Amino acid sequence: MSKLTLYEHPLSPYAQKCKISLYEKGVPFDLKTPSAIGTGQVDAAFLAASPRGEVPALVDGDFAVFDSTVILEYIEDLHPTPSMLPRDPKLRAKARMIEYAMDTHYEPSNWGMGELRWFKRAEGERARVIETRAAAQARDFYLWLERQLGDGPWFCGETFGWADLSVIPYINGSAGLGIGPAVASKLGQWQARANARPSVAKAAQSAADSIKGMAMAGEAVKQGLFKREYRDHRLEWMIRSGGLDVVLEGIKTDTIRFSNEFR
Ligand SMILES: N[C@@H](CCC(=O)N[C@@H](CS)C(=O)NCC(=O)O)C(=O)O
Repeated sequence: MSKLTLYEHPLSPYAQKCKISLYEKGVPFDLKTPSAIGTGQVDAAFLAASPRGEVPALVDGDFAVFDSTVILEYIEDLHPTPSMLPRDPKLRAKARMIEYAMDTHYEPSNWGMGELRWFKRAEGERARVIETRAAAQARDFYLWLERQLGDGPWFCGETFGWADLSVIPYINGSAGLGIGPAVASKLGQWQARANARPSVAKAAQSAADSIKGMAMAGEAVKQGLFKREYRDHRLEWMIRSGGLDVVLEGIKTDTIRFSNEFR
């Protein structure tokens, strides 16, 4: 069996999900950050593994797979123990549903906050409107998450697993942006429990270390060095959360792009 390589960026919550699963299972793997990830100018070797030009992608010898959900499934198939998925069909479906909701519905508000904070897409009152919307969405979403958590220590019962590793990177991201759950809330307590796990702590530490490099991101956009991907749910989120101007301005200044065509 060849050693796995995970293409990542430490700040990518999608990549963090995969790292946490690999750490939990004790699987050795190499990490690689594709050169120029996020700029729209990624290298050909990475594109061959990930035609959308997105991290994570997992390389296993001459086989490559992209998309964090598909990668998690592949890791689970390769290394079934300890399993990240519960046994009960309903709980398995619940874990996957929570993952889906985090990846598609929740993630864009963190991403959008990053577009404002780091990439300086809007400032002053225009930024405040979008940020207020993101904070309110997060507050409402936490009510849904707390219902999913119920009274258990973890989302699917007594064991940390798939749903937990799919939620924690996003909640830590939100906390860093100032819209995380209250520390004393049920979700805040779950967050502390999750962060106490070495697998989560390791992924979170790399994210925290790499955030320092974001200080110059706004300048890089202005200089045309960064052409940001406004894809799928992220694009829809920006429009529905008050940022239609941000999208139009990004098109006009040629500082945003949409999903890659496959080649
Ligand atoms: N559906 C994908 C989403 C991955 C994704 O959007 N990754 C972002 C980083 S968080 C990325 O690599 N974007 C490429 C870019 O910004 O150029 C997954 O679950 O892996």
